[in-house]
Amino acid sequence: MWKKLRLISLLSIVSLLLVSCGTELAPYDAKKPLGEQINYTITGIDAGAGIMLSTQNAIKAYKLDDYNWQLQTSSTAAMTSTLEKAIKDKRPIVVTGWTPHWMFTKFDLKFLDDPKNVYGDAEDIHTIVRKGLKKDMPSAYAVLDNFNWTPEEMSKVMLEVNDGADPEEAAKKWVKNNPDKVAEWTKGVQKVNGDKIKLTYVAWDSEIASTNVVAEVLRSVGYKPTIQAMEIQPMWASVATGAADGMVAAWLPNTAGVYYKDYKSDIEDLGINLKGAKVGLAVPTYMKNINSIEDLKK
Ligand code: PBE
Repeated sequence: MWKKLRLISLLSIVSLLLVSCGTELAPYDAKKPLGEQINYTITGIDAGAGIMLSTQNAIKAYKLDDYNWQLQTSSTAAMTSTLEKAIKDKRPIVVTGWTPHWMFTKFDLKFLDDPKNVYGDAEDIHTIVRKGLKKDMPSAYAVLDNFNWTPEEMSKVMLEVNDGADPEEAAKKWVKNNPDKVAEWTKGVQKVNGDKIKLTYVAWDSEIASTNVVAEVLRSVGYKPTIQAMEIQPMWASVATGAADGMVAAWLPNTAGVYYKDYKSDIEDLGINLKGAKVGLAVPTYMKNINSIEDLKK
């Protein structure tokens, strides 16, 4: 009995050692082709995200599929945790990356050049509302129309949430600490008395931050906002059908371009609330030889 147990534990130690010596857990080796070091796998996020669609397009445009490159679907949380572990051991990894996001603050990452411009140039985030909102809720419409901030401001809220703060609390704190900005968004806006308003969003870190901040500002002018997280397609549909009043989560022109095209006649685009977002493939900076999407074929 004990002998058998000892044998089993010995075997599991040996197999653990074997796994950790295997190529998949080895540090990045600049002399070897990258693909074989990471099983030709790009670590992605949730299936519907625009960055996933763009990455499928990139795989085709750069003919990465000829090399059997594939995109792994997961979630932002799983992707960032895989990234964190890889970086700890200086292992190679390619992820779907974007800014503003704390991954670029917390880790030394670089975007891969995209000579075919599949991911488009800089992206902006737009505010989208349901038709008729201006007439039905002029104060909310005005706040949503005025809402705009910088990647730095958004990052501040995002980092707090990533450090463990409750998103609503982090938003409250930001609103309290930025009275001038909030005054700009609420200038001339007439207060209301507990009117209900519903915002939808996808639970990406950036949108958790922006949606909570906007909800807090709407609260400050007398609304009772609810915010509801959903998948990207239902989020667009909810505003287009009027089931929700609006959202501040439209990455355009490229990332959510397909959804915009589908729904544009049934929504109102209030324009940019954040300028200078960016989407692409990213790798840790210690992957010195990998600087362009083309390099994935080396
Ligand atoms: N993102 C973050 C989203 C938009 C916000 C880049 C992951 C996407 O649709 O890809």
